[in-house]
Amino acid sequence: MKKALITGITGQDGSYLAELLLEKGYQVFGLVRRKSSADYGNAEHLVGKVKFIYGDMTDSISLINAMKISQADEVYNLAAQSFVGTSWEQPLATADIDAIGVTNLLEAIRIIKPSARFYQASTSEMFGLVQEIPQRETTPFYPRSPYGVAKLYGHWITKNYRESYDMHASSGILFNHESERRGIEFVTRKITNSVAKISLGLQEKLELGNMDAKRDWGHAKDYVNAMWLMLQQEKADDYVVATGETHTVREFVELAFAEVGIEIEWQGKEENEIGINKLNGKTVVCINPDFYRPAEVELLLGSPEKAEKHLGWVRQVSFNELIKLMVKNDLELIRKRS
Ligand code: NAP
Ligand code: F7E
Repeated sequence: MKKALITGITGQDGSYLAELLLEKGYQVFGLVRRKSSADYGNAEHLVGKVKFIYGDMTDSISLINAMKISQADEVYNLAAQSFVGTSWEQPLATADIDAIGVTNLLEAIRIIKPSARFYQASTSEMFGLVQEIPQRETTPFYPRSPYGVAKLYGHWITKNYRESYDMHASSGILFNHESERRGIEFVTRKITNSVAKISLGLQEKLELGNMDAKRDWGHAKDYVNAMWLMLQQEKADDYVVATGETHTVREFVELAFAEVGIEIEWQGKEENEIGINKLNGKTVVCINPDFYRPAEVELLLGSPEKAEKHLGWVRQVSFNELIKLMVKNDLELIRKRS
């Protein structure tokens, strides 16, 4: 039985990856932070199936301990302060967890079990102010947030440990991926949650920042499969995982409202732009400049060519299906609660 250690198991990707590995017959260990309220977030349903180990990416002793207990053959580093907006408010914590934390974990592996295979959750945010369209493994990086900068360190230290110590360490440069388990502060989930509430008469308006931003959005379930595929290769390497399609935040809003039968008409420009429900003339979307970022990533579009060719990775969920699933899920959750 293969053993895997997942950091960030309580998050969106961690929980889907744990399900995938359990299905494949792995013994799964998950690193969790001690909290004042015992809660396993998205991994609540995995209690009893996964062995949880207390630890923190900023505490190298706890990572050495996690490696000792798990003796993992595969280590997936998904733990991060992952919200870009917060990285301006907590730049040091973001760097400790997302940058130095990666070295802490690589060292724990090197000390306890250097033969373990390692996956690093790198990100399209490293491309930031994009130098090429579409972005590939060879595209130069230009991060635009403390999060992107910290992740770039994590990316390079992974490559460095691969080259310095011959470790099987791979990075997945994953573009945005969302799901029914996405954190509520990320724009997709914020939209689908608000659309569900507005359609049920529980909220008046959805307030957003930059609706012109373009993202390459896929479903998290498809993306965790790519992580696993990377660690099954004979040689470690870096791969872009993306859909090859890009859409604006505005398009996401329109399609999400369409799922509840509301057609949006846009009026005004920039900070004065509003989205009106065509049926009753009510304003359901407006701009709140508080959601603008100090530096924006305007466009992300990835090329999944290498992942498709070398890993045989195939995406199952389309952009429209993703929105459908997320709106349906939020409607169900809200109906259950009220
Ligand atoms: P997420 O839902 O925010 O989950 C982050 C996880 O990291 C949570 O389990 C969190 O635990 C844990 N964590 C945070 N700080 C920690 C610390 N100091 N020590 C140990 N664990 C800590 O993120 P996600 O969307 O699943 O993303 C997974 C990874 O992929 C992240 O590294 C993210 O940066 C990266 N990534 C995400 C995307 C995307 O579009 N989703 C794209 C590219 C890369 P708590 O529950 O205790 O907070
Ligand atoms: O923003 C714009 C915002 O916060 C997407 C993380 O998983 O993917 C994620 O980072 C876009 C940005 O995700 C609002 O300005 C407009 O342009 O959903 P997001 P992100 O910043 O792309 C990457 C790949 C990661 O690695 C990260 O971990 O939407 N936007 N209005 C808004 N964004 C938010 N959150 N809230 C708004 O009201």
